[in-house]
Amino acid sequence: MHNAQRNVDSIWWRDGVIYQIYPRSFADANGDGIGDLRGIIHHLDYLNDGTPNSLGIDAIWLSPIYPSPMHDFGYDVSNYHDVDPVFGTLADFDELLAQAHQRGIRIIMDLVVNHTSHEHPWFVESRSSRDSPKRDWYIWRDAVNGRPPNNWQAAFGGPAWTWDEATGQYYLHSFLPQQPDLNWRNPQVKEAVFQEIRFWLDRGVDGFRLDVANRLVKDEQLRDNPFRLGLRAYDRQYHIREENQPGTHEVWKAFRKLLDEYPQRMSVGEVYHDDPAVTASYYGDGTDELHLVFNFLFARCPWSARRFHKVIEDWERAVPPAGWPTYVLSNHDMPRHYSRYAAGADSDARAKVAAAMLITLRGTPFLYYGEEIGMREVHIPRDEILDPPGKRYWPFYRGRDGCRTPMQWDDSPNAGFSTSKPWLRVGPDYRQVNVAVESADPDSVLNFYRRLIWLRKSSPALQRGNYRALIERPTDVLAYLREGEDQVILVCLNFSPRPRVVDLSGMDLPVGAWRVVLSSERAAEGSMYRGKVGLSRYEVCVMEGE
Ligand code: ISL
Ligand code: CA
Repeated sequence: MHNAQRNVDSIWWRDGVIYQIYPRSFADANGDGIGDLRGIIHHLDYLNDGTPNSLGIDAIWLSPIYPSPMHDFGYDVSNYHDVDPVFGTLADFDELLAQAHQRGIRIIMDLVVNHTSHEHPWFVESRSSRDSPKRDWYIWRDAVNGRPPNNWQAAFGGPAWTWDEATGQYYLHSFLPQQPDLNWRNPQVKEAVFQEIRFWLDRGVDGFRLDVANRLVKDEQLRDNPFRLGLRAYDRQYHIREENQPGTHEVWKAFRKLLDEYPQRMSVGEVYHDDPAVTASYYGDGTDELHLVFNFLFARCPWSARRFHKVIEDWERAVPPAGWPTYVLSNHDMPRHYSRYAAGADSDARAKVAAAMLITLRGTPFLYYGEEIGMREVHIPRDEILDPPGKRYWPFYRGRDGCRTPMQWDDSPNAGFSTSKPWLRVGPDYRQVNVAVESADPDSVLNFYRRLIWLRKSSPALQRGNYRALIERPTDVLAYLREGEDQVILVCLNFSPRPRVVDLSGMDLPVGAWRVVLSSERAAEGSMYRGKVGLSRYEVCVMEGE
């Protein structure tokens, strides 16, 4: 009975693991040095061939593949219903979708609709004259005393307003001047964007990752942001006027209704905010807004069990009961977590602890391509920097290229990514850190990810059981239960380079005997613990109650 029940209940975006691909950097099939859709198709079996020899992910989130002048590498879209030639064609996309679906892999697109490219026909028309029918599709304002209408700053540096000489007004851009913000207060904008969304839903895509989901609607009166202390001009204000406006929730609620016209579709919103309650507000009541929302607060945690614990507890409390948490350690906007947590010879051990936490918590884990082989942040020399914020603005900021380098497949030239010079340099460690070498090593980071993901897949408690922390004020060890209907899992993670003992005797536990089902010390697997769990340095120990 339970099994039948489970199949009915299974929801792919809640039970599964989602893998982010930065398409320029995953695999280059046509030899121009830039990753493409065919390259992804060639590696689908690596991602999931239905056996534990593959990674076993359930869905791919593709960073943008739409036509774009690439000022922000695709986050500046000039056509929402096509594929940029650098990545391939719509036919390639359809093949990717079909081949992925054959393997049980879903495809999530990146939906970038806070802004378009300045080359999008909507903006070209909007800027053509003050009485263009699309003038109001973007946010245009007169100068005030020869200056922009308010103090808002662009996230990539400089004011958020750019003067348009021809029509004598400023337009608003949250990011680059080449990324003008759409005016979401205009109902025609919503209609036009929803039309584009239908294009992909009708093609069969399974969901959307929503770029800067908390920014769409801006303060109607365009009031100044209040001042706060910070290093960069952007950080010297609280972003209360251009973020988290009530109207933004209205847009996503309408979008949810559109998604719900199609079966099994999902959404995940990008919301950077310090307060988990604000982030969680994008779930609505858990059924009427976004399916999932990213919580990026792990990215701010140093290597500290206590700090991770706090983020988890706060998030568990913030997500509404009908909602579902998410966890993520790396993406295309931040330094890779392998390097954030690196500690010399202990770096791999730490990467395994981090991976086990990500994949055994209650919530959907998002992986970033390459983290499963322990790819490092790559140092990009100043004259090779391509990412706009790294190249254009602050002299100390290196940009985001270092986490976007080519996937390291093997030890052949260009790491097996391309037959010609890649668009960004390959990590200098690619001869040791790559898929081929790690596949052959049972103790590699890659094989550890595979084991974790396949264990999760076979465990209803890990997929959707409750979360309960067993150590209230952790110092070195996180210990928590994942309790399902007829399975209970105990996870112990030793963040410290010294052995630790978890004393189970005082704890309120449903069972007394624990069998190790996965450990970073493979020899420990199969053994039983009662009363205490002994952990070696940086040990990950996942146990099933008997
Ligand atoms: O990069 C950041 C932190 O490292 C953020 O400021 C980020 O730019 C912001 O959260 C929005 O990110 C998203 O939209 C941008 C795009 O450049 C990012 O790659 C994308 O993830 C503009 O579309
Ligand atoms: Ca290519």
